[in-house]
Amino acid sequence: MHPKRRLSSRASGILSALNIPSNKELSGVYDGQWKGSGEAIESVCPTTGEVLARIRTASPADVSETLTKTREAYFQFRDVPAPRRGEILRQIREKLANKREELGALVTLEMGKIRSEGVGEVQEFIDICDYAVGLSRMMNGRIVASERPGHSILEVPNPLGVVAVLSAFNFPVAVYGWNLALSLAAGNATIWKPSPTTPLTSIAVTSIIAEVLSKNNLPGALAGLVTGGQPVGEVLVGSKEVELVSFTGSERVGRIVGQAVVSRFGKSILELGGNNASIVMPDADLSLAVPGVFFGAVGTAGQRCTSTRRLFLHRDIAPEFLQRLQKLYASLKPGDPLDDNTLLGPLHTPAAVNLYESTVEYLRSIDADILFGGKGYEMTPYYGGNFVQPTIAVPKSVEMSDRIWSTETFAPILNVAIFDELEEAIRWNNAVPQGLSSSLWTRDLRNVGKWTGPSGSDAGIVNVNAGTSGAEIGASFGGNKSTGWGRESGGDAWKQYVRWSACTINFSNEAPLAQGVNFNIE
Ligand code: UN1
Repeated sequence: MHPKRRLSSRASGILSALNIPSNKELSGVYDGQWKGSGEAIESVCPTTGEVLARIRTASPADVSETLTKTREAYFQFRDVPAPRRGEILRQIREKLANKREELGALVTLEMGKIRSEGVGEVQEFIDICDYAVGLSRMMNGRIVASERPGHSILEVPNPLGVVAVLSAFNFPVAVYGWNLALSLAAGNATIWKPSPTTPLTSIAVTSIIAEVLSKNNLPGALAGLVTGGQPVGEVLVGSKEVELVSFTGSERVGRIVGQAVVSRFGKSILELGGNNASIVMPDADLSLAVPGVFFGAVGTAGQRCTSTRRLFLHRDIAPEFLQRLQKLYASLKPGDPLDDNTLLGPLHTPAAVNLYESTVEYLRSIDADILFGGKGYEMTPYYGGNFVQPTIAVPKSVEMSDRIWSTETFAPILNVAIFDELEEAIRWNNAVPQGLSSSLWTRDLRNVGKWTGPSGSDAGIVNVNAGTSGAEIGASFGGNKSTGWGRESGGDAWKQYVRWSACTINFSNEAPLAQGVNFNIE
């Protein structure tokens, strides 16, 4: 047992509002029952360094057991009519909405993002539940005209099976929400492996869903939870009992996950690195563009997949833009992300601080101009917090294959380059391996056409006068190229969570073959 410790009142209030006990080890596995026999991990607050809780994670045997329960739950749930499944989602939505502030605060406590973003992320889960409730009456197939008389061809969506969701630390609620909502509407069972550094949030979310399932006499394993690290992920990714793996994380791990899933002919949705650019034209409204880029680069302390990492400024407006942007950066004060006035919280882990520091060091080694930041803060609100200064740098080279431009650093570092023609900036936008999000700031319709057309941005998200981050749930979310081509959330994303069948039905008294083929014995 670990020694008794007293939790700060800052943390204990948030945990108790969600009925999370702070005086004992928590079970990090749920399959209808709370359990866990794997390693113990600690949830550490990024703001203060305090240990928030100790959690017993899943052993490989726990994962297998949970998978068995999850499959049984799927067998039961697939026969529940879709609108009835929507009703379950409506109830989950209600429960989440009732706990919106409390859950948002927990995200802030455990992940470190500021409170309005923590709450916003819970809102994103609520929104996708609304969407999936509607979807539960609209997951339509099609009737295709047959070339044969007295025949109909139907394209039919049916439930798929078990969906494993492997989510990242930076959106510990919303990304699971996108997947769970579509997966349940489609009639599947879900098993969730959250990031090992945000176990408390996953336990709180799972408890809320479990209550709804139990009230409706449905098995808890419909929304199973297996906390833990790589060994847990490996079992899920390798298991034939998992039809679809939805993975959010780095390109490095995504490559391993994608290959493992395809080698057993499973389905995957990959949401990997972003290396997103904003382009600012001389005709842009700078009163929108400057704060837009500021939020894109500094919001969530630069820890969104969609964060703005590259900024391409037209030569005519570059000096003014940078001056105004630096003014905003200078006004930032690091603070407790729970405090409503704070815009800049800590990075999630000390490892992220190291990554930030080594990238800044590299920028110095290549003689980049560091216009702002480049170090930690001398005065931070808490001694144990992972605070760093958001950084603006102008590398000498604009060769996009150079490491500084072509790799995603998950920290608030914005690299700037100056261009003369939009075509050049679009070429830079597209010249990196990743293709998640992109944004153009302009008032000229001709630029908009170029940007969104065949020779425009090759990213999955192509915005105009809106930053790279902060997408709504209604459109499908995801990126191209090394971002993995996955799509989640709205749009047609639901179509990946079902198995499609083409059903030819002959209701005539003849049995003609298609394409006029003759196969008669005469
Ligand atoms: C992520 O960073 O993994 O568009 C998801 C956004 C959010 C989701 C980001 N709605 O920034």
